[in-house]
Amino acid sequence: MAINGPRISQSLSKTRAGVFRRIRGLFGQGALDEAAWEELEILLLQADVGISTTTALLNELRRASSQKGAVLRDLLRQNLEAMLSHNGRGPRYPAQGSGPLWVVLVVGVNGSGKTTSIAKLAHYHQQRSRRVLLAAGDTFRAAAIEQLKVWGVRLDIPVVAHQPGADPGAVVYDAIQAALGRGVEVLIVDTAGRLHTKYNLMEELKKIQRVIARQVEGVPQEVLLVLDAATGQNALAQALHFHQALGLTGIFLAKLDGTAKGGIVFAIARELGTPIQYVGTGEQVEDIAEFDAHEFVEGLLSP
Ligand SMILES: Nc1nc2c(ncn2[C@@H]2O[C@H](COP(=O)(O)OP(=O)(O)OP(=O)(O)O)[C@@H](O)[C@H]2O)c(=O)[nH]1
Ligand SMILES: [Mg+2]
Repeated sequence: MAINGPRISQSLSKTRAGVFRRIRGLFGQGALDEAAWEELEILLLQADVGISTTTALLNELRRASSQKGAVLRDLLRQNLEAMLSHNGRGPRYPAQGSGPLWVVLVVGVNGSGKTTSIAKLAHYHQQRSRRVLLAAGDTFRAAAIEQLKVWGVRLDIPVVAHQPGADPGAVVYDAIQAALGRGVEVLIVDTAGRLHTKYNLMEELKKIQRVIARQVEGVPQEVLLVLDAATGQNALAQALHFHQALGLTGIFLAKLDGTAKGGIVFAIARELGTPIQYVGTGEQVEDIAEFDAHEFVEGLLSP
């Protein structure tokens, strides 16, 4: 489904001009010499593809090492795309309504882009004529509640919020009651990225999940992790941590417009298996795109 706003390929301009430009440059007329193979390995690692994924890719390509550059580039493209084949799938809002309410729990470390991505998602559903409600589940920072309210006013979407320091479980409880009462179709829950050290973030998030599940069976349907595309290999460690605790259903890769790397997408896909659902391509609500593996890889490797 095409949506408004910039396409993935446009948001990749930095990445295309960065490491991947040098990768494209390796595939000339003839076969790759040993120096070029080594350079390819170094560049893939620099692009945040990660050691094990890079090794797997090179093993695959080396089997065709007598081939010309253009053939190898195509092979690389095919392999990268295959790695992402399960991406973009996953539990986005169902074509046929599956129940009274679609709940999206949004998690991620502080500063990764959660609240901005929530505004984008809200706008995305709003554009599809769905009734949206936001829940200010990050009660740790007073500014976080305000920030979500500002987006709510801008988008004309109601926000359920309590006082700073309140129990996020109680906020979410109220939000679900409000959503069910008002015929809301999509409830998006903001959460804290960090807590006072005496609390454990994962425990708090699990508690929110339980509060949601207790009220509506089979909910939340989406547990979206927001990752900052520029954090590189660290993003993979974060994702594993959240996945183990919460069982992620998808990833929102924010700030793709701001990175010259982008290879983290492949590492996440291969090592985590959680589909990348959306990418953030700027700071405005329109700057969201559904992830598309073909478009992404074409964007990186097309001459
Ligand atoms: N360029 C760009 N900036 C983004 C994108 N998404 C978010 N940002 C910026 O990243 C910064 C942090 O975003 P927030 O949405 O506040 O992040 P957060 O995860 O909610 O942060 P905490 O509430 O502190 O945990 C803001 O300046 C956003 O404008 C994106 O896709 N592209
Ligand atoms: Mg926030």
